[in-house]
Amino acid sequence: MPARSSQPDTPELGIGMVGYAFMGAAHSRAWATVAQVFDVPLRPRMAALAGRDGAAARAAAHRFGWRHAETDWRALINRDDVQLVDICTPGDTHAEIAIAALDAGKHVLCEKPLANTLAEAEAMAGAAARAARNGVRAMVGFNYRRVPAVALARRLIAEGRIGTLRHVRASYLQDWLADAAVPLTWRLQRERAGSGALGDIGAHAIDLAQYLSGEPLTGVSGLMTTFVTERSPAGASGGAEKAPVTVDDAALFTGRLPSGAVALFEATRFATGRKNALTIELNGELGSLAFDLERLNELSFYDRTESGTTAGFRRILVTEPDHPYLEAWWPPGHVLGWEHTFVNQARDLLTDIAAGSDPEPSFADGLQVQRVLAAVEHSAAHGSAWTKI
Ligand code: SOE
Repeated sequence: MPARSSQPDTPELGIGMVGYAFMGAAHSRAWATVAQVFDVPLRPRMAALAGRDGAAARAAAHRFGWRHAETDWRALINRDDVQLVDICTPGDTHAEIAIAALDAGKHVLCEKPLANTLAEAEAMAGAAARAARNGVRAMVGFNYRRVPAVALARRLIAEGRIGTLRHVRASYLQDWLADAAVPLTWRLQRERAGSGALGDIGAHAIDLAQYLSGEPLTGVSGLMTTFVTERSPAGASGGAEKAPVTVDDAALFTGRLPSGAVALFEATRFATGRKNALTIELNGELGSLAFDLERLNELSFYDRTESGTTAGFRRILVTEPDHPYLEAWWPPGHVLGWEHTFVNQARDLLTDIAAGSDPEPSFADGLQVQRVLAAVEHSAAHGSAWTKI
């Protein structure tokens, strides 16, 4: 049984969610279960979901447990029973929805990457800063910060356990585009997704590198490529004309951190056999930490202060009650999965809203990731030229 759960008199916070596909499903489950797991100071009330197709939105609302369905996100924002707007749509709509919601005094959780362009991300961070003065909070959904092993790595680094940082090595590999017959969807269109592998999955690697090191990247040199330059539109019949893929299929880049540490990144959706392989390793003067999403309940730690005779990478099973988030989950060894990161994320956001503190990752953090994305694109377009951030 969970260690604690919310109390009957816990006040409610009305949630309105825009979008109901992959991310909408994951967020819905988090809102539905967070108060069962954690003793949250606000109990989410799944007020309404918005989607353009009325019948599909109603079906999704019924399936995921939302009380109402709207076909216009503006109507969702204006509802009196919605105090927080959760944005789970493609990147081209993030800025408009988030700024409208914040200006209307609604808290916002926005999926990553924050925006499709630097200008949009700047406007969103500005809107979040204005809203914060009135107690309105904004968070960007870099959910991998909420893997207990990643949060533990952050804690160990902050405690100085790996000492002065030398290298960060982060890669995010998927293979769902390796087949040239996979159709063209929004994730392959620049005007809808902003960029390809870089923004979709590279953004997670960048956020983790900056979060774990506690340092912003100061410059990058990048290389990007598109292997399959045209594909058949989704739903088209066999003879339909192909349309161009306007985003990157793979992005590789190096970077520097203010401390003098160097970083190496790889993001691709063509790594045949790699389904959702996010790895990050940090090497410091006193030790190293390594995380692999495919073994997300584990953290590898090498402690150079131990005797060289027996030192070696140690596998920490991150399921103990004194590990981040775990006190409220299951007994030691009863492992968590990918979807629980969204529950932990919802817990943190509700806690910050109730406490009147700014959640992390903030829109300013999302903007910093966006600056890195823009710099990598700029560098790649200019022969991998070193590009300052
Ligand atoms: C698709 O590539 C995707 O769902 C990303 O958009 C997510 O952010 C990542 O967690 C998994 O892959």
